[in-house]
Amino acid sequence: MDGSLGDVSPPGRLAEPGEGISPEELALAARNHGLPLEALRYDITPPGLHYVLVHYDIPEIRDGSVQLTVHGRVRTPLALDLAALRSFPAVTLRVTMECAGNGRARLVPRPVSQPWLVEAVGTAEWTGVPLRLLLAEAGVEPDAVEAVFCGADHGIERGVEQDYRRSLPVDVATGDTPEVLVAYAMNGGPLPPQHGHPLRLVVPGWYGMAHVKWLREIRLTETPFTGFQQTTAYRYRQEPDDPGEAVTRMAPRALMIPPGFPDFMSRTRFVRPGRVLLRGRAWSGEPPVARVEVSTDDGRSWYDAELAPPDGDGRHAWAWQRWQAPWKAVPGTHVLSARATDAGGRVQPLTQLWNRGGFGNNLIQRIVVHCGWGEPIAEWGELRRGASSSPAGTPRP
Ligand SMILES: Nc1nc2c(c(=O)[nH]1)N[C@H]1C(S)=C(S)[C@@H](COP(=O)(O)O)O[C@H]1N2
Ligand SMILES: [Mo]
Repeated sequence: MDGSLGDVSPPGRLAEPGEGISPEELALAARNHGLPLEALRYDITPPGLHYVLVHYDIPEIRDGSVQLTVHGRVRTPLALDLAALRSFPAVTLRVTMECAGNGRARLVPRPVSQPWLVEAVGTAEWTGVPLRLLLAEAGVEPDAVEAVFCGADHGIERGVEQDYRRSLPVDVATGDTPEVLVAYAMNGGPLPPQHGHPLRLVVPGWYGMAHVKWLREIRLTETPFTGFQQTTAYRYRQEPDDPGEAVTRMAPRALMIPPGFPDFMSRTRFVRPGRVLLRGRAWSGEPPVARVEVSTDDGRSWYDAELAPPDGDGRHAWAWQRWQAPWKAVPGTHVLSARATDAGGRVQPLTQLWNRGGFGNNLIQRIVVHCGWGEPIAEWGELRRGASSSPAGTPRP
């Protein structure tokens, strides 16, 4: 290779005005899929429908060889296999997780990266050991300031070769609000390969990047971690050389299940005139969500949706909440939106909050629907009309 690593692994950039999604972004989008929005109907996202984000490759891990090490600024370094981890008390938490880059593809200018629209979210029940119990067993030294989590995946990003690593402040790692888990089960079964098999970190309320998958090592450090995923990526910055603010908890967001039915190619929606129940979910990294409003006129006016409290008598405080709102669809073209406000009064913006990485963007969703589009041309109608004059045995759908 003549050029430097920087030629094949260049710095982050913004798309030129009018520049379309590139084949490289398409390749990322085909690997890292979102939640089909109709799956917002399920409390717990069914297998395979939870969004996936993998920076490099899903690593190959032989089950027998799994060992999680806890070391650095601890009194007693630990090396734990799955049986040892299972001997600690197990906790199950229902957690809504969202990628910090959700919404990025609609930003102007568009940061060139995984081009999420709004669908980088899912909810799962994670079972594992509370991290604070593992750290208590190891005995964190008083001079430790952070816990650094290392995944078994390896790659290059903007010229830097690395294992995927992220850190948490020691008070978050040893705290119980949220309860951070070293999870070995997802929805009652072993973690699937794409979600971190056999072990991952789960940090309820935080954007996805904190939930380190294929977790193999936890190191307590006496200085803050300055690795790529901590200080280069995942910062809110306007200029490339800003130090920026760390991306941490999820901003509030409501999503609507697109009503009616879609056109295959454009995904434009059609609804029949009459009563339509608009439904969806809302979440925040500082739960609960206190209010969801709906607009059916492109954000000009808003009305309150009926919002369910967190499920399970508060047991599912870190999971999305259901909402619904009635709508009377009349012929015409409509733009539907929902917006969430959390208990702290944070509300989704009507205009984009821009930063270079396209992080934490919780601009309201817009769904264009057509109602009363004239003569129905449904093929089933055609078949039915033809059926009366055709011989018996005409296939019916
Ligand atoms: N080891 C490792 N952990 C990782 C990642 C990764 O690429 N490698 N991606 C992170 C990001 S950016 C997100 S959004 C979540 C996605 O988790 P999921 O694929 O289980 O939905 O995992 C996080 N943990
Ligand atoms: Mo992410």
